[in-house]
Amino acid sequence: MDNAATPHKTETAQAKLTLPQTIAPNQSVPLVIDVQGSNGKAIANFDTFQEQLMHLIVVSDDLQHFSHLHPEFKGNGRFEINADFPQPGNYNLFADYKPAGQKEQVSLLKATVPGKLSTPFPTDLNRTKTFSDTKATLSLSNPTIKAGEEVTLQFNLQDAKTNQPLTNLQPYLGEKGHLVILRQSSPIIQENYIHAHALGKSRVGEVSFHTSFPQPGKYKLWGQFNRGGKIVTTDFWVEVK
Ligand SMILES: [Cu+2]
Repeated sequence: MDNAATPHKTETAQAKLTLPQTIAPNQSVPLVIDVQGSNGKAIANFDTFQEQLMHLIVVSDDLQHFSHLHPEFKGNGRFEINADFPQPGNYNLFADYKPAGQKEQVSLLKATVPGKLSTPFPTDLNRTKTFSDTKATLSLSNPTIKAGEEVTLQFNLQDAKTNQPLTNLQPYLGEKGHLVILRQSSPIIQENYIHAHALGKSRVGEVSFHTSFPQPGKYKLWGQFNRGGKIVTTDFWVEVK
């Protein structure tokens, strides 16, 4: 049995992805996502959460490529957006939405970009990394993370040049930051997706999240923050025993 701790177990709606017949890497690809209720009918209304009607997280199977998109609602259950797939391979699209009056739901959709797969990157367990002009340090509350345990993940964000804590962090989609966590597996399954919410209080240049990792394994974390109007995406690997 897979992770029973997932908050997204109730499946009252389902999403269907429609793609053009041929898709190529590094080209704008129109995505059409249709959301239906369990009765097969299009869902007419959605509730806004975190400032959007749908959050779409696109991650390649090798967890190298990540993007966070907000498809546009066209009515009658349909959402549309153009996406870019940087390399050949399989992609996982986690559509996160709230049918009106219901709980938040996640549907996992799959897309394949034909072509030769690139050689896998080694996983890097560095705790301090630089993302253009931002230096990020990830600290964990527990020296060893065990599956099922509550953990606090703290991101310290500094200017890469001056090493000073960032003083111009602004809310991003209504929160201090967003954290998406995905367990490395083949294939990627919906239960391996975690969306953690930032804790309210923290010091300057610091954003923390509470979560737990359902199973042992390697996880990739993408923390997103708003640095004075520019979104900074940071990524780290974490090993869970
Ligand atoms: Cu979003």
